[in-house]
Amino acid sequence: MPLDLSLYLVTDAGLCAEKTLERTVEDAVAGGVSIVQLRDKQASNAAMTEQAKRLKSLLAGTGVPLIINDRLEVAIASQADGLHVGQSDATIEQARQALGEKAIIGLSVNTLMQLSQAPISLLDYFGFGPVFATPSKGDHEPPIGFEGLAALTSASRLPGVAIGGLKAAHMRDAKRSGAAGVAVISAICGQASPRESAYHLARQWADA
Ligand code: TZP
Ligand code: MG
Repeated sequence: MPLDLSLYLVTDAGLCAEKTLERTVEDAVAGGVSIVQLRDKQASNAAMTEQAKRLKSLLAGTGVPLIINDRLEVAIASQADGLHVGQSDATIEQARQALGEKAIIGLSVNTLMQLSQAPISLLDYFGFGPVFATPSKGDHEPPIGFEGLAALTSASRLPGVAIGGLKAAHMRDAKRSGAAGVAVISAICGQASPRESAYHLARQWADA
């Protein structure tokens, strides 16, 4: 199946309010999320692996891939569909070797320099951002805006998903900046209805 990055949910259990992460993901997928990344900076590898396995069985049959943030060990142990790494994370060579050719591997990129240094033959997509400053990631890189996003997408030979402070009203600008999709945490996690929020975002993206 071709990689559909159009609406990329990055999870944050702390932002899911009263709902469980499973419930949020299930609702978000029903609303139109095309890919899910399990991101948890606090959990142990064992706890994150258990969470990943629960999400994987919940996503079975939906066609929505499960990507693990940062932790190659968790991606291997949970047999997830892929791994997303930041500039300072696990080496991509090691990840590709361990996960195999069919795995989906993504890399966060903030600058044209980082883009030029990326090992594109080992990667499937980039995460470009943050587009805007966001409280969802404490230590984020400087915001790039839609201009920075456009510069990255036009220099990139791989699809790039835009991330950072993005809401439904930004779908048009993100698409016009050449993004293959939009990744969000708070525009879905922690919303009263993750399903309706995802549906609205997916519609805005499709109509943009
Ligand atoms: N990487 C760059 S910004 C960000 C991550 C994980 C957080 C995005 O969260 P939100 O709530 O969609 O701004
Ligand atoms: Mg990281």
